[in-house]
Amino acid sequence: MGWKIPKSAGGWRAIFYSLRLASKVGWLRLWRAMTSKNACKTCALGMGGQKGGMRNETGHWPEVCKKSLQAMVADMQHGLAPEFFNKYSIEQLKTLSPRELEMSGRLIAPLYAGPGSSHYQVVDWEFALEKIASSLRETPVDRHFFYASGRSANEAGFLLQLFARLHGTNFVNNCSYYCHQASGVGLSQSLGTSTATISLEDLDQTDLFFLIGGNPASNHPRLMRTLMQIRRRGGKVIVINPVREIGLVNFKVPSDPWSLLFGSKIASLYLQPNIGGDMALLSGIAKATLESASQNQEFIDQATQGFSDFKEMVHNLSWETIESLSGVSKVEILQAAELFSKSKNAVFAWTMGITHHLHGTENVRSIVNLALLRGMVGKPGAGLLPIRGHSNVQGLGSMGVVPNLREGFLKNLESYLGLSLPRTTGLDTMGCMEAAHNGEMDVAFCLGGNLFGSNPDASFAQQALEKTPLVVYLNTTLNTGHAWGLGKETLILPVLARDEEAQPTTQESMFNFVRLSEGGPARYPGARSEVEIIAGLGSRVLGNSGPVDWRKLRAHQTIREMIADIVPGYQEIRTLEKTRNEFHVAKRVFHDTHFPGESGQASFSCVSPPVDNLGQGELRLMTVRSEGQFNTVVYEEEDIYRGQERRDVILLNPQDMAQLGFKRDELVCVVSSAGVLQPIRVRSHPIRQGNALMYYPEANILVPKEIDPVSRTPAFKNIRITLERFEESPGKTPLPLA
Ligand SMILES: Nc1nc2c(c(=O)[nH]1)N[C@H]1C(S)=C(S)[C@@H](COP(=O)(O)OP(=O)(O)OC[C@H]3O[C@@H](n4cnc5c(=O)[nH]c(N)nc54)[C@H](O)[C@@H]3O)O[C@H]1N2
Ligand SMILES: Nc1nc2c(c(=O)[nH]1)N[C@H]1C(S)=C(S)[C@@H](COP(=O)(O)OP(=O)(O)OC[C@H]3O[C@@H](n4cnc5c(=O)[nH]c(N)nc54)[C@H](O)[C@@H]3O)O[C@H]1N2
Ligand SMILES: [Mo]
Repeated sequence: MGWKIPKSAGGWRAIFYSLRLASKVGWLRLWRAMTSKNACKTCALGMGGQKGGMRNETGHWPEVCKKSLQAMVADMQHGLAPEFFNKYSIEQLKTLSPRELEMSGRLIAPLYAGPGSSHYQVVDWEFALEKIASSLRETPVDRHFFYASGRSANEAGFLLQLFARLHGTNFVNNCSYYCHQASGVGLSQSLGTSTATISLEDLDQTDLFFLIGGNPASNHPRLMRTLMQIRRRGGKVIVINPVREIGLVNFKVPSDPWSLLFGSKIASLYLQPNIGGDMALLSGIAKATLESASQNQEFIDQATQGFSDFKEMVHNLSWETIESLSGVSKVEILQAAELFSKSKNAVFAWTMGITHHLHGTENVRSIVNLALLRGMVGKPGAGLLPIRGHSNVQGLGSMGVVPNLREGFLKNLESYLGLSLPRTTGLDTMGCMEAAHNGEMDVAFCLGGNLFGSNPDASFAQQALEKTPLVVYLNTTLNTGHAWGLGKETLILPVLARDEEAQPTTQESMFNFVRLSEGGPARYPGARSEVEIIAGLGSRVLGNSGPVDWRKLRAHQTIREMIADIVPGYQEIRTLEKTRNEFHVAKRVFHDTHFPGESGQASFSCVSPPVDNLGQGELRLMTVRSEGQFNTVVYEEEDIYRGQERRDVILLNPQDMAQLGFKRDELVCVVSSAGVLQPIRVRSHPIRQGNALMYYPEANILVPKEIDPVSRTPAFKNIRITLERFEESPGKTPLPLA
């Protein structure tokens, strides 16, 4: 059948794919779009902006990846003609795959579906905006919530939260609650900061890179060049991942001729723990470090607190417990500890394999513990690096698109406005969805994203939105939420992408670097700027004679001036448009050992590994991205690096396949406490025994909506499942998206 795991990832295949994409929309057109001075739209590694398209924060060229091209090409598609919505009923939209929805074209006119509507109908902007404004005016403010994805600009994000708070609610949040929230919370608890402690330049001095719970070969491809360079310098890369991801073993970096021809070895050591086994594994590395007396005692004494309790906790953990909970042998753990002990500058990077757990925050704190043990925070070349998802998700956090503003931000905002803002406890994303499910919400306003598709427990999410009288989506393209996540009334408002904005916008990368995107000609006259829409609602709902004149806030520079006065660390944004001097947010990069927070010290935390035994026939399931998708947007059905040509598969360890008695492509029902997904094909894959892999968003039917109590993040990576042979029977009707 010709589908196998390749020997390496990246390389010519990525290049040929890119060339094919270019011929779709026209070479010159795509080249112009890619080289325009706009921040890349995909991941938060960041490129583009004033240094020029396809350049990273240090100015390195060429920086490009398939994902940025895919996102650009999708934005350059034809506009979706109104006839499309006459042809396809809402029921028919449900039969389209995420890929078909994305590829059907760009949204170019507001769409409306009312109670009992069979089809969306095109409406004019006046109707759409007045419907939203009247709903917001006429229903109680504590029944409204605001969600943002991570692709919108700082200007739109700031305005959204400003609108929500002046309107009188703190029910405002962003997709981080389903993503890196555990990183922000864990880092704040341990260090008093919530973002990366290093800048991109620091990685030039790093000699050991821990890559934990992430698959950058697919999801942050430009990081692969950095990893290759670390190895070339003689540095080491330790990968911690239950799945042997081929791109983390061998990657052909397309922009490097030698690597392209011969491939680059990435992992120096590849550890495959159980899903959720990281805390035990990290404690094991800490134990070995202490047993060989390789800790940096001077740093510990000067810059940290809580060490003795931590030491005792680690001491009390037996090697047997560590091995059985992590699934990794002591021998391998000692190898990792030895590399760690020899390193001068270690960086700890992690992604969703760490945060998507009921103990996500504790996972993050265990990583910090290990870094502190050898003084790997607070000096050049070493530190902590949450590898963020969306291109501006960190910016949206900085802009206050969060339920509870930090004290400094709130005080600045109040003194700027000259009034007191609501101090009521805000609701995070799951909090809002639960309230909606209880029938306690009247308006859901979503700035981008796919709130339905990103949610755990798809049936619950569908019901929550269904019970909401008005659901508003601001989007560029159609997604599964527009088919499955309808309210009693639903509005879809078409927006411009950042490179189509008439005024410049700004974005913040995961290295705390703020970029200016130039904007560009609008591709679709029917779509509007996000800022224009929000400011317009401000005028309609709150009027222009209150604390702010919303008409003036249509000017992005005016918003930036407000941000400079209010958002901590963002002063330089005031003159950014004029000077074009992109900058690092102040006080985020740590090159010395004075940490924020009252004591100025970093904290060890006693987080002990969770016990997570499997019952008879049970498996732990992770839900992950394929190489060909961006979150709920699927560009290609295949996952080339895992050798899969389709998405309705479950990947199991070959021994589990044998023990459960399944052959390749046998059809199963996957059963969890939240739902059933069927029919699914069973396939073998190099994954730690007892663990399984499926693709998000389809698998969200199976994800229970329980969350990490500290960060409020769902456990998208650890779902208890069993498998049953699939037999067609009338009792088993497919659930949404099955
Ligand atoms: N092409 C592309 N790029 C993207 C995205 C995309 O969808 N497509 N999404 C963007 C977004 S919003 C985000 S948040 C990031 C996501 O980037 P990633 O976090 O890399 O994405 P996931 O596919 O969720 O994969 C997580 C990895 O964690 C591993 N894993 C699962 N469970 C565990 C565990 O318990 N422990 C450990 N150690 N590892 C585990 C999986 O095997 C997998 O390799 O990527 C961003 N960039
Ligand atoms: N099971 C499972 N569930 C998960 C995850 C998982 O790993 N497993 N990952 C979680 C993570 S990490 C995240 S971040 C969330 C993602 O959740 P979201 O951020 O809510 O979802 P996306 O799929 O990224 O949103 C895609 C939509 O964004 C719109 N869009 C694109 N560009 C723009 C723009 O410039 N402006 C506006 N307004 N809209 C735009 C397009 O219409 C597109 O349909 O999902 C979470 N859910
Ligand atoms: Mo994310």
